[in-house]
Amino acid sequence: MFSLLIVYIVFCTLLTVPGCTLVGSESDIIPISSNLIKNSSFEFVGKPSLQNWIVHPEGSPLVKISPGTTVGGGKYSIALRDSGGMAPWVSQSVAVVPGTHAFQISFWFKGSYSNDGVMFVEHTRGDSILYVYGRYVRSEGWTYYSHHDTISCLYGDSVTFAFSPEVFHSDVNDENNTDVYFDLLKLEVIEGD
Ligand SMILES: [Ca+2]
Repeated sequence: MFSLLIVYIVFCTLLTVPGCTLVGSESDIIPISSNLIKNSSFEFVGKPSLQNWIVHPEGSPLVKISPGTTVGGGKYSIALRDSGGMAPWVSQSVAVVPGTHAFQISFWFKGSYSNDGVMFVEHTRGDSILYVYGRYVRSEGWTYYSHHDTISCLYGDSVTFAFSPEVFHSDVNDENNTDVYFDLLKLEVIEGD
């Protein structure tokens, strides 16, 4: 079972990995390809769905599909909550086409006072992690976040999109402990060969 602390440590370590080319920008670009993330809206024909996503730890009661989302996000979003210094996290890994590509990473997030979120995207080749982008997100209303970067991929590489609530609350029943929500997670190629 993974604790978010481990995720943070890995994340912070990866941010210092040399050789990762970060040429990112927060501005938004029109993508030229479809979203690589499957079930990015957490629903299928109007029904809640976790298909294609992996919950860590598996079956965590702190992760659920919840009614309500941003405009254009369908009917549902995914809701997560931390507890006792731990937090569940959710991920999806996708295969990428070989070549050098500019990617746009985007998602919608809603938190609340004292309930923030964390997300990261990492590019892996075998057991090696070659690139990571991550950030904390704080918003009391549905907010759109986007970022773009260039990643050079070989056949067999994969990219993982993962997210979590920030660890803050010692008790799941803490009155200040509320769900944080994510929806419409996208990983799109915006240019490349
Ligand atoms: Ca949705």
